[in-house]
Amino acid sequence: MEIFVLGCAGSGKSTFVKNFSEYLREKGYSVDCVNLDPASEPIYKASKDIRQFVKTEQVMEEYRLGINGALIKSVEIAANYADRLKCSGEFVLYDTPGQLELFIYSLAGKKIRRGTFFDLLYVYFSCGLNAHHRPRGLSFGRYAECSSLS
Ligand SMILES: Nc1nc2c(ncn2[C@@H]2O[C@H](COP(=O)(O)OP(=O)(O)OP(=O)(O)O)[C@@H](O)[C@H]2O)c(=O)[nH]1
Ligand SMILES: [Mg+2]
Repeated sequence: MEIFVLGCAGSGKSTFVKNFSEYLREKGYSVDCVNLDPASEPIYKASKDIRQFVKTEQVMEEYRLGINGALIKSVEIAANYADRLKCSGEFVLYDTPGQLELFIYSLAGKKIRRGTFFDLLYVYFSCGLNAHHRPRGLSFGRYAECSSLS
């Protein structure tokens, strides 16, 4: 099963990938974590890391872009390596940047999803006010039922 973790900035995506992968391994499953955030070093052991192909801080410097423009450019560059971001564990958890639109609407993000994901579940982390006072919002849905990801 492949799980695509989406959520706004700082909502807990990477923490979820780290903790859920550890939980699944304890249960005996083989798990691959894939970092699709070109701006962040993973906080878990990543089987595949988009930063092997592109680092947003270098894109900012090279193309003289701000953080958001550089993230768009980074995902465009990474789309050329979509097939090298595939994994084959029983569970594959994909961590994404907080800029949700990159992997929902952008052509490059779609290319990476389509080239990489199969039988996908997504996890959406909401970023409501007072999130620090209670557990983060979390919802699950089947890829096929999520029209915004088609
Ligand atoms: N209160 C609370 N804090 C959390 C939870 N999950 C993560 N955090 C904290 O929120 C901060 C951001 O967590 P990350 O996992 O880096 O969030 P992220 O969505 O990956 O952030 P970006 O990749 O920058 O978009 C960290 O300090 C975490 O320790 C949670 O469920 N509840
Ligand atoms: Mg993160």
